[in-house]
Amino acid sequence: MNSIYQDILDSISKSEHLLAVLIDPDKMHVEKVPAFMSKLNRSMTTHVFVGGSEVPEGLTEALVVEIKKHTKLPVILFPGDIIQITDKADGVLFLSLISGRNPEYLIGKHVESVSKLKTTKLDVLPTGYILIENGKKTSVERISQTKPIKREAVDTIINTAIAGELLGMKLIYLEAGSGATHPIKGEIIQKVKKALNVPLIVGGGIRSEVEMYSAFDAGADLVVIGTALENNEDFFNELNK
Ligand code: 1GP
Repeated sequence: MNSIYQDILDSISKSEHLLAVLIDPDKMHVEKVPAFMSKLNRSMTTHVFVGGSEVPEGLTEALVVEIKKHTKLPVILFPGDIIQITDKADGVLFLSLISGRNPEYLIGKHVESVSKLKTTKLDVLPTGYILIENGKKTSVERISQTKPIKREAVDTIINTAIAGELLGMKLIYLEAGSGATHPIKGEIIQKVKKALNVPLIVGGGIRSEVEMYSAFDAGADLVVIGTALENNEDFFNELNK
């Protein structure tokens, strides 16, 4: 078992809250990394995710190299595409978009990425990625050409998560989409968590400490915050260790 995953399991067994800050290479300039990371290091953040839906080639690697100079936290790729894979990171979410029915995002890109992954020592984290409708069209929906699952279709969401776990996925990620109008409802998080044995990641549209703790209290093991910190770095002050 790889060490990032084992550390996640160990933290969960100690009831620790895990927070990943998502940095989009298309939005974060390398020069801004030192100041951003110094705030991040003083916060309760446990993981750094790096990725975006549309990132030009080379940007991710340069950003990861800079981030690694400023933190000891694990840096995990959250790739929108194969070109974002770099061995300069510590791990990669190997995401299969199981809410959708586009074979490219279920298995196609994964097959293509193997020749690249084989040359790295990245911890690969097989993740069932479930996009849930949040009130506006997200870039995941646009790029993957898939429909999110409706918020009301709670049984479908639960069954999709269980199917992911039965297929052997080690993490399930409930995604409202970057900049989502509504974060995933507590009721959905609670029911999915109850049905799963693997850790649950929740992200999309979380803009306050209250929303983050609502997700934790409902059963999220790891919460992801991107846009809110990108737009307002003072938000780090609320995320105390
Ligand atoms: C998006 O879940 C992440 O993939 C984070 O979303 O940018 O809305 O925080 P936000």
